[in-house]
Amino acid sequence: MQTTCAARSIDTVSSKLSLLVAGLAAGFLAIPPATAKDDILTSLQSIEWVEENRSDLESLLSDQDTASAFMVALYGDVVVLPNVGGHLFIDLDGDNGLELVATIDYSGRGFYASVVIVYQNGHRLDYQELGGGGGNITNLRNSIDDLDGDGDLEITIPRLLEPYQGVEPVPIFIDVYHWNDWQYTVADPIQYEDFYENRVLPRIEENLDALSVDAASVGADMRAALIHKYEVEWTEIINALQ
Ligand SMILES: [Ca+2]
Ligand SMILES: [Ca+2]
Repeated sequence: MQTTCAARSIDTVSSKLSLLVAGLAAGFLAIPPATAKDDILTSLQSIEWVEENRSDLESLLSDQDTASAFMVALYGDVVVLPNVGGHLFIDLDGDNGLELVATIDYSGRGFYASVVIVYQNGHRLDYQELGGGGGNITNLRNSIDDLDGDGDLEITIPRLLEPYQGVEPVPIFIDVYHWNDWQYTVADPIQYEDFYENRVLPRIEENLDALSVDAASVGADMRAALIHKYEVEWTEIINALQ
């Protein structure tokens, strides 16, 4: 028992030192004090994550800074600190247990390209991270939906199809992540054919139509870049559904 405690204590010191070094290297000097982060983690571990406790859970993570501090404490020994964009408590798999879903930026520039799911496992909080393909998630709530009507919620995350190059619009593919009874995995698009055919493809078509109807709405270079983006997106989906 003593050995375990000593090991844990050394781990904790090492973890905090790593965070401090990483924070100094990245210029993140506004990290909340370790005690505050640990308090948030301890508080969230001590509440049962169920619908009845939703308001308590939400008040503990009332803003982005607190949610980011919680994530830093949860992740522990990490080199790059996660910044939270949006976050919400939601029951993803219909078992009355709430999960915390949050968008994460690692760049420090507000590119929320990853989604983390935090869930209660006994008295422990476990997490799984999804995405990270460079596409920016602008509206977390709109990225969570039951696309196939089976009661479990899917999470849609954009992935860049070409490298990000500043102002040029980049084609994206919207990946569907679904629950497979023990974790979220990226789905074969063919399993969500209706989603792509009835929701994603029509949106691309509308965007292309708008560019041809109102050709003067953007400059020639931007117009060409947008047409390229939508055409690549269209082709990628058609190929994925074959
Ligand atoms: Ca649940
Ligand atoms: Ca579903």
